[in-house]
Amino acid sequence: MAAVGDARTRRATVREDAAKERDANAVTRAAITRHGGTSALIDPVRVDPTRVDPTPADPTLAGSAQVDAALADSALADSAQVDATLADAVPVDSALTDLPLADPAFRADVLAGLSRRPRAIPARWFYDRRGSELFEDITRLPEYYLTRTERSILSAHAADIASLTGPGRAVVEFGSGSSAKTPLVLSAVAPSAYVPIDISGEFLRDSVAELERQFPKLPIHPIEGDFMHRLVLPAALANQPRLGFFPGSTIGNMNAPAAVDLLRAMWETLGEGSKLLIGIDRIKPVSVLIPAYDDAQGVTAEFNLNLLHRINRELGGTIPVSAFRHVVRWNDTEARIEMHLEATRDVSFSVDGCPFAMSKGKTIHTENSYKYGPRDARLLLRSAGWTPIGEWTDREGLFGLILAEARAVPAAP
Ligand code: SAH
Ligand code: AVI
Repeated sequence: MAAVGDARTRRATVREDAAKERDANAVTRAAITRHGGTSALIDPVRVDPTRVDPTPADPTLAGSAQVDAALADSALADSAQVDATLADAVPVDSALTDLPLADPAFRADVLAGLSRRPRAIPARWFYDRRGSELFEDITRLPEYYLTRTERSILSAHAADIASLTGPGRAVVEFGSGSSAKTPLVLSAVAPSAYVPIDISGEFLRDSVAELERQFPKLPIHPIEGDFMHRLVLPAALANQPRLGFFPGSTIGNMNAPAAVDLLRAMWETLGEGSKLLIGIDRIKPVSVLIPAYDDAQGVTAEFNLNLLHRINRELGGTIPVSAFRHVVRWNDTEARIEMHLEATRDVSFSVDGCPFAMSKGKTIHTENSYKYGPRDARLLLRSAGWTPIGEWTDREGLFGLILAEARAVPAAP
């Protein structure tokens, strides 16, 4: 009897939670609709019309969501009519206009990501200044084997890499961050120029200042931007051969279609005959992977939770951050580490004037980190027109560093 009673109570609670979420989400949908759907949420001046938005519901670094598509996909689509009365109750106009500094793409991704089911926000939004600093702290953690392993591979094989690339190339680094590994490459390959590309602007400028001190004669052309967009390289590089550098297994933060799209875009940006040096993390026992993303000091948890602080700071959010916890899972089917933020109690909050509710135990999916076997990694590169010409790993085979060449794809036999 008790069990039946419990089950009934649980069902009733679930229904109530769902109703609460529907109410909050109906208001959000109304607010978005009142402002003309997606276009009202994206400042036409600042949004790149060439951007291609990959499939939603995956927190890839690439994924910039389409608000309308996401809403249509989500449970919200069930609340057929937009309730104008509810919409009027929300001070949307002031909320939207009082936040002049918010990146419209960030706002659109967050609103769409919190509206869809499962909830998911693209991982690239981790990297405000604080997020970049926290990532640097992560790279020094004993559990986070990736950075020190890749660095040791680069040091051990710099001469081989240099002999395969040849001197005089412009080095174009995607997601350069602190550029901490870059001196190893620049010192080895005698570059003609260096182009670091990163979305985290302030951090990029600091890193460039440091590199200029180390390489005073090297022309450096930083680009603050999203590497998923079409990028125009500085005119000074017009006739220089190029070497792309994409370390850190940042490619692992994208699902396979987004990764192939990005690698193809790099091929186009860098051009035929270019080389690409890319770091890709390998599949390994879960006993090593989980601690790398759930460290004892809680730095990765802070990195994950900083996304909620950023939403509160930049989008006028009222998210009770202490009601969320960092959760890490290994998804064996997809061969990826997943990071989530789980509500530890029922919560309701607003972002940019739009109300949201989450029941205890529900999560926001914030990052995927795909891991590849050596053959899978090479196939990924080939799928985008990059032919591997060199490959190095560490003694334990934890991490792979691949040098590939942009070749014209030959006709199939
Ligand atoms: N390359 C460094 C940093 C890796 S962290 C290393 O190997 O340690 C990932 C970096 O990519 C961060 O600096 C982040 O700001 C940047 N980044 C993430 N998504 C991006 C995007 N879509 N466009 C440009 N930079 C991006
Ligand atoms: C940047 N990227 C490759 C890191 C990773 O390992 O997926 C980001 C990160 N997330 C948690 N820890 C580190």
